[in-house]
Amino acid sequence: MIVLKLGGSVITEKDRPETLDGEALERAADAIAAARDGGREDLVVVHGGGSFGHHNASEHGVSTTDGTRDASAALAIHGAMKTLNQFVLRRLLERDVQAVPVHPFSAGHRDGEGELDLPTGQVETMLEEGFVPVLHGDVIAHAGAGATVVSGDELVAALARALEADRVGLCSTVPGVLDEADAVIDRIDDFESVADVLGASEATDVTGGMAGKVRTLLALEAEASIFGLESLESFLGGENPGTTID
Ligand code: IP8
Repeated sequence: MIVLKLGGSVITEKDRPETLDGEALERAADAIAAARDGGREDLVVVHGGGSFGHHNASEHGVSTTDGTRDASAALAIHGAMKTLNQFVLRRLLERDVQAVPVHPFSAGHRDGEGELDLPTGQVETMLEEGFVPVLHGDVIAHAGAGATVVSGDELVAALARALEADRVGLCSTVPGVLDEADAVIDRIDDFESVADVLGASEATDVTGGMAGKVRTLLALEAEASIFGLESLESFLGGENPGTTID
């Protein structure tokens, strides 16, 4: 099975609060629908926040480590992410993709060490019954810290492990991991070989940039790819566009 993340910056206008990039989301939904029509059954989708969620989180001083015990703050972040989730579901349903939501706030938690515990029995049953579960970055109860942010990337890693995914895809705003000359690095097998390049490309969102993504993906059993929206269809079709991380 495949775990696919749609980057928040891909499907939203990241510089304008709570603004969808409708065209990009339509393209992503088209690619997913085409893959389903082509017989791709077992797919779990996760989306990030982009302009829905990150600004609420920073407004309330909430990150993956700094939490809140103010339910209104947690709900502001969660509500923004649910709004975006509704947009994603709607675009998929319009294309007859049987997409259903899974809200991490209600499904999992972090323990006292900050480790994510995400039960996936419901996701497995959804897959068996032919649905496409759609999860999203969210707030999540965190032992000793109130509620903190859980990023889409963390969810992807947890799902890939629990569901023993064959492949993981991160659909990003860049065509892959870029080297010093902005060329796509074809393959990454270890972090050291790309540490210098990645150090320079820290993103500004609360859950970290490309370096964190590469580390997370290297630690997975499943083969992972980072690629741009233009390559989503080929990824879902079984090819290895962008950067392969193994
Ligand atoms: O965009 C975080 O998800 P991400 C979402 O995958 C929130 O980092 C709630 C900020």
